[in-house]
Amino acid sequence: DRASISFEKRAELATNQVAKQLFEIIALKKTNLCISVDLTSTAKILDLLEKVGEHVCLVKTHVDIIEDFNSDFVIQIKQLSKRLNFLILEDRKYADIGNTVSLQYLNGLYKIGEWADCVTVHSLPGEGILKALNGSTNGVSRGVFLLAEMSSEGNLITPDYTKATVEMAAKYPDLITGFVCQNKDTFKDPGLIQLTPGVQLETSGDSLGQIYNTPEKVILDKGADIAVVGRGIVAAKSPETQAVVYKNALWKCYQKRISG
Ligand code: S5P
Repeated sequence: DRASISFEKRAELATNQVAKQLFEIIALKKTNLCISVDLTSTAKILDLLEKVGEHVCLVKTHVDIIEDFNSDFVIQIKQLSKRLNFLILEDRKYADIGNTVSLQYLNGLYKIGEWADCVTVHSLPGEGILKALNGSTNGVSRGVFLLAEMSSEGNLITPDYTKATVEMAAKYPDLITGFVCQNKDTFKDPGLIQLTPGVQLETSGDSLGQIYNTPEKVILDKGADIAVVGRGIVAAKSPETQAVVYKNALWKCYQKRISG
């Protein structure tokens, strides 16, 4: 089962170049922590990443919440990603027909396709959404995390939807980096990455339906490869200290998992 295979080995099994790179970064930096930088100013985001970037493998952004987004921000976050060796996931959760998604990916204020290593995508509209992104990468290695399950209370995703999502992904081995999901049985392919949000040590949820689990639970029970932490780090008194706490807790669980 994929959860017992080391990240080094899984890098060799990946068919998507971003997945391969991510597995390699995780193994090299010994961190399977993804920080979700849900902040609304470029200065705050860059300042936070300067502090926590060395402790994460992946930085997840929501660029449409930034008040002062500009092209210099893109240059700076890319420089940080090179210097501190992390990849960037824009959590855009595309969910429209292929033609519209292709426009949203390449155009507008954000030109996400130019700088994001990977993006999140809903399978809801059907395969056209993956065809569109596949055709929009201009030969550059890009990746997609497909939403197969969600962390929020009362979400409408059913087991059949999840299964069909995993089957859809199997047709695009070069494009799919992995799944945003909550369970270890959701998919089997060890070359794909399980990205699991809804992780926090302090609390079990928020007032708007988010459900949190601990690092132990997501890595050991739920099969997460990378855990996404947002407010657990971003809202902490010392985000840097807290990033190290999460990094160490997650890595300890991973080591326990592969030692069987
Ligand atoms: O099922 C999901 C999928 C995602 S990508 N549940 C989530 O919470 N997310 C995202 O993870 C969400 O958009 C947010 O950016 C992050 C969780 O943030 P936190 O502050 O609750 O840790």
